Amino acid sequence: MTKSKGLFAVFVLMAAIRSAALSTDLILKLPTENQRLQPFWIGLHDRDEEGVFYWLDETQPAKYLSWGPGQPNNFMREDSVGQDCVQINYWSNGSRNWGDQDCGEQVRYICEKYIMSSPLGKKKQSLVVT
Ligand SMILES: *[C@@H]1O[C@H](CO)[C@@H](O)[C@H](O)[C@H]1NC(C)=O
Ligand SMILES: [Ca+2]
Repeated sequence: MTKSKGLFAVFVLMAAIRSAALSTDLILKLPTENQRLQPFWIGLHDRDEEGVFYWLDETQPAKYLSWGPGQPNNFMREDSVGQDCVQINYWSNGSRNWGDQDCGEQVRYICEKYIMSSPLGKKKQSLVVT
């Protein structure tokens, strides 16, 4: 962080996980609740075109994907739209990978925190779980 007197803003976006290395690193750091694993939202979605997944901060489809077996399945429950958002989920053996889910599900988020300082642009600061 510079000490300039320029304007800056902090903003937070659901995280993009663009590599296996980042994914592995992140999964090791995910908190448990009462020692139980839980799912977390990440910033990946196919809201614009079914089956084509984008990170929130990109205009090209995501390249690195880490789907679990049978995912994504756009599984339809009561929601006729299907599942257009993505979680890091878990298996009973403790392994984790990604699955598409109904965007309205209430689980925790993995976010990226940025500091934007004009005219330097966007700088990724850290990953946070909220
Ligand atoms: C854990 O279980 C999942 C789902 O059955 C399976 O795909 C995965 O290979 C298992 N992982 C390990 C490390 O056994
Ligand atoms: Ca979908």
